[in-house]
Amino acid sequence: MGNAKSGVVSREILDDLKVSTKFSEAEITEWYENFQKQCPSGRITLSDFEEIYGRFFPDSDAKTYAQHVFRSFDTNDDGTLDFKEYIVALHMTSSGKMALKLEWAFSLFDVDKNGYITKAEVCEICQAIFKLIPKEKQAELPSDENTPEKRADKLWGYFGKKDTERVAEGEFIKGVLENEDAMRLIQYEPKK
Ligand SMILES: [Ca+2]
Ligand SMILES: [Ca+2]
Repeated sequence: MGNAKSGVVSREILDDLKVSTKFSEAEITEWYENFQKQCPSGRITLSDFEEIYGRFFPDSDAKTYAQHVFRSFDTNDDGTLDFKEYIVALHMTSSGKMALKLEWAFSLFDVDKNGYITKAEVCEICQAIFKLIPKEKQAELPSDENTPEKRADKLWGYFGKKDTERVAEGEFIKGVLENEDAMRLIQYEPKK
């Protein structure tokens, strides 16, 4: 507010985003204006984010999942999302390109950001995804998917690794692309 720079995206960010996302300058500028309106501080906090997810999942507990998604978007680990992180997030999650979506999914599962996914990390994200599923829908799940632990075991099985081994990004993407059930288990999309 009152900041002369607040209405415009800086040239540096614009050029950077054009390269990293392939969005047009006009698109980025428009999103920037919206972003400024919704978020005058220029930063999205974790609690903003939890609130947004809460609205998308009114019948379940989206808080843990929102925290993981937030962490995957907060690439500089400063505890907020700035415009650049927000646009990159939008780009990865809304892209028609499956490879890009799966790159993002990998970063969601790589809780400690060390470039590998462990079974414990798969369990952690499966817990968060499970909480997104409303109670009455949980009751309808097949018997090998009706707990977070079973879902984690099933998903882990598609990567062909021992419980003590770890999965690299390429292995993760391959495992998910080759198995429809793995693709389904790494996310939860409420059916209308
Ligand atoms: Ca950040
Ligand atoms: Ca990791």
